[in-house]
Amino acid sequence: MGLKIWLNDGLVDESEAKVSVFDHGLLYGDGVFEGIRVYGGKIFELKAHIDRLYKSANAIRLKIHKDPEILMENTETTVKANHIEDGYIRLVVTRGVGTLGLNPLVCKESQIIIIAATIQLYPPELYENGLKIISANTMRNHPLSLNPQIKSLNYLNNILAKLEALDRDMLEAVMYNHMGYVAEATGDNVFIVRDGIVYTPPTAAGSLEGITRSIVMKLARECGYEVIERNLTRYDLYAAQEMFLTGTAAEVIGIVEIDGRTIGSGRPGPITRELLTKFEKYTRM
Ligand code: PXG
Repeated sequence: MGLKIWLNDGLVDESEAKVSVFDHGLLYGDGVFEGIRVYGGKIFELKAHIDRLYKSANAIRLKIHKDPEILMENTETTVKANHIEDGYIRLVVTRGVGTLGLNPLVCKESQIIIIAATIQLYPPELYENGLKIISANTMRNHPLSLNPQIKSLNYLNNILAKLEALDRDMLEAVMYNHMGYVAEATGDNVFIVRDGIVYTPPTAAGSLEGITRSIVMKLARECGYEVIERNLTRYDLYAAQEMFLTGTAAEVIGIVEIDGRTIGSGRPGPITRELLTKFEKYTRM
């Protein structure tokens, strides 16, 4: 017996969890999703993720045929049915079954998928030693074409940047927007520290409004650091004393090199380490 997967209105065995080849999520990447952590049996920031899911869906005019409260219950049920203590939830809503044509209006009903499983984490050494990354040549989606605040099933832009990193034996890449300002990494938000001040690009620069990002901003302020949302250039990254990425999977991870330039001392900086510790405590509260 495999995992229990939530499909629309109930749980089915993994082997039965199938979607149509006419689903527009598959045919066109027409859908939205969330990646959510489970810590100590508790779903982390479920409400924030559900809110973002409905906002993404609304932005692409996808009607989710279920109230958010019910979807939250379904998510809880899926986690419990699979006895997940520490793990990862993938919540996907597609446009549903349609025809071989772009027209989303022929799709009668959205398709809801909830997977609760374990998560592949970065090894602890990477948190100790920090990541080396690159600047991607692939520009982040222009906000007027597909706004990066929409967490859609269309991740090709990020995947192309990720391939650039993997080609160089690295795990992440910073993506820049059409103005040349830092947008985000392929699946994480970007922060730097300069003279004790924490900077992150505004989401208008072309990034997802990361849930980890907002918690880390709050925790940094609680620690007494000034946090400023400001456009950052490639030079700002090169000149940073510390740099880190935030995201559901990575949590808070230090960056020690970008494009061959060492950041700070070449080790994750003190504020980065402090914020990781604070974040870990926060997830276990
Ligand atoms: N930017 C992008 C493009 C993302 O996809 C983030 C920022 C960070 O947002 P949160 O809300 O997670 O702090 C994301 C989230 C994965 C994976 O499997 C990726 C994300 C989340 C969970 C898992 O690579 N990306």
